[in-house]
Amino acid sequence: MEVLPKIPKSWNLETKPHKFCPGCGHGLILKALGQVIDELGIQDRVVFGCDIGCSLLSWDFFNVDSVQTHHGRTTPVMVGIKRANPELIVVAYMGDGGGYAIGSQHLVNAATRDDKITVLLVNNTNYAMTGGQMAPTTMPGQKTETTPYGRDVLEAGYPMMGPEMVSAISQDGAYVARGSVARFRKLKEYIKKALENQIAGRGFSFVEALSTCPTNWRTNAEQTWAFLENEMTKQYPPGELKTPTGKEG
Ligand SMILES: Cc1ncc(C[n+]2csc(CCOP(=O)(O)OP(=O)(O)O)c2C)c(N)n1
Ligand code: SF4
Repeated sequence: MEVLPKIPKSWNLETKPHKFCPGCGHGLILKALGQVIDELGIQDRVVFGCDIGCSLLSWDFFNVDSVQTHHGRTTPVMVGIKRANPELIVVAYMGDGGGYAIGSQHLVNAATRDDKITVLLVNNTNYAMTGGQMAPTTMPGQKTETTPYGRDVLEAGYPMMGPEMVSAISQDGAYVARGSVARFRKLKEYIKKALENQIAGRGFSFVEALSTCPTNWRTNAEQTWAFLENEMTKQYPPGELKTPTGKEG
């Protein structure tokens, strides 16, 4: 008997196979998101927004209304859509450069204002689409195109701890977590809780997903997984940082 892979109903099959590099973590994150959209039965209410960066390769990934924005501007675009029609469930999908560098002011303001949107941010420790330059999430000592001797924190500063920052500035109804593509079930659980938080209208929701970029890391399969599991999770511990309190929907 032929066994077919279980593909989320919300995926757009006409655009598969997808365009990410082999071994890239984006596909796993979007699989988790697709499964969550199916399980919550919200495909007809979801609007998906993606940034410039490798995340833009997902502009036609789902069978939902989608918008691809300028670099760093996905958060305010999705805030605008949500404010225009609060019945919609909006997802802002971006890289660490898009969310923590050029778009950091938008993330800070949306989290502080408690906009009822979901931000899903992919932390692959580099600017991937442009060839692997240092990002806010590049780790101390990590080599990139622009830190060939490794990131020296005295020169290039310390990495951005995004979920820690968002959990500190967001309101009581916010949901904040950090997942990893190496722990798929947990990552999916966090994405589901983030979307449930938006559906219940409790507050801002934010999930950072630790992800792989073998192309720019220049790693083979084993090295890729080891870097994610051994190096990245030490610097960026996965888990829930904030769950909504006192505002049950
Ligand atoms: C306003 C503007 N500045 C710079 C760029 C060039 N640029 C394109 S993608 C990118 C970085 C992408 O990195 P990240 O957001 O981490 O996403 P990734 O590719 O790693 O998924 C940059 C700087 C641009 N397109 N627009
Ligand atoms: S360059 Fe990196 S992040 Fe971009 S698609 Fe390839 S593996 Fe994924």
